[in-house]
Order: sequence, then C-alpha cells, then structure tokens
Amino acid sequence: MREKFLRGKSASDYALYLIADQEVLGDKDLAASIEEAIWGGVTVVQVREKSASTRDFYNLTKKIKDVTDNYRVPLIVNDRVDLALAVDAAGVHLGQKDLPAASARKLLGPDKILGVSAATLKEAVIAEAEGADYLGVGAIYPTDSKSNTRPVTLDLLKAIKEAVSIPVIAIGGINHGNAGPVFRTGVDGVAVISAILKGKDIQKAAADLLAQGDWGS
Ligand code: TZP
Ligand code: MG
Repeated sequence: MREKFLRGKSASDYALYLIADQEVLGDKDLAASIEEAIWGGVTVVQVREKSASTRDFYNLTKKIKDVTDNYRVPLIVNDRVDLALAVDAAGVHLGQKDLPAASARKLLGPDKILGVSAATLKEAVIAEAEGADYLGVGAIYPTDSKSNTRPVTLDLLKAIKEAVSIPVIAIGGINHGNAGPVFRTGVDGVAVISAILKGKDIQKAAADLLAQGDWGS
C-alpha cells in the first residue's frame, strides 16, 4: 500500500520533503503554494499546524489533501495520528514528545507511513525498531522555523544513516547554499520549510533545491 503513494517520481521518494507551515507564508494561500512547490518537484508534503483548533487543522488537512491527491504526492500529517486516519492521509510524522512510535504503529496499522524525528543515534535505532518507515534527523543547521531544536552534526547524520536501513531525511535550516554537504552524507532527502515557502518563486526554489542532490536519475 505504501508503494501506491510513494510512486518514485524521483530516484528517491523522499528527495524533497516540504513541510507546509502557514506561519512562514503570511497572507499567501497555503494550498496554492503547495501546488507551486509540487510543480517544482516536491516529492512528499507534510502539513504542520501548531496553533489551530483540531477542527481547523482537520479542514486545512482536507484542503491540502485535495491538492496532493491530484498529483499523487503523499501527504503526511504532523503530530496527529487521529487526523491522519480521519482524512486517510498517507501517514503521520511524530516527534520524541508525541505518541511512541510503537503505539502509533498499532493505531495506524501496517500500511500507513510512520515518520519519526530523531536527533541521536539511540533515538534513530529505537524508532526503526518500533516501526518507523523513515526518520527526520536534525536540526542540521540553525533554523527560525522551530524553537528548541537539538543540533545534529553532519557526522552524526552520516552515522545515523549508516546505522538504520529505513530512509533518513535531514531537516533544519537547509537551503540552496548549504544543502550540498547534507546530500553528500548519503541521506535519502531533505525536509524544508523556509527555503521553499519563504521565497518569491516557490516552484523555482523547489526545483533548485532538488537539483542539488545526485539522485542517480
Ligand atoms: N524540525 C526540526 S528543524 C525544523 C523542524 C520542523 C524546522 C525546519 O524548517 P526550516 O525553515 O527548513 O529550517
Ligand atoms: Mg510533533
């Protein structure tokens, strides 16, 4: 079932993972911005909403899912297993303070995608053992998009990549100027908010970032 969503648009399904966060967009429409990013080559979209009510988050997720479904791009819901199930999203992304991966996996069943944030080797190995399908690892660089991040060096990123067999996606302050060394660690993709959504030309920003990786295609 996962294969149904991850259809290998690029050599790596997780190559360019957009975290859609209305906060950085200001007045710009989130659904329209996501569509532009998909035109630029985004391979996965996560909807992230830290302040809305459950109903508003649900409605936003439905609206975004209409866009991602249209392009057969998987939609991942941040934090909320219930919302991911309610809208039949492709999966959910959980941090170390959210539901434990093993419990989430029980609720989600075997077919939904389960992503877990990890900032240490131990967290990475445990998440994989508990049923995670991919890891989000960071923050690689300083970021204004999230407070209380924990730093992850490029060496640690590489060590995590070597220690697990599930895809590893680097996150945190990644942009066109600094993505090269991140890609060279061998990661399966990068997850970004501001490098795509903050610029004027969202499609170009996504395409330029994707072009920095050597995806072997
Ligand atoms: N988790 C770790 S860093 C981060 C998240 C959600 C924010 C990434 O945003 P940006 O703008 O790409 O640095
Ligand atoms: Mg979370």
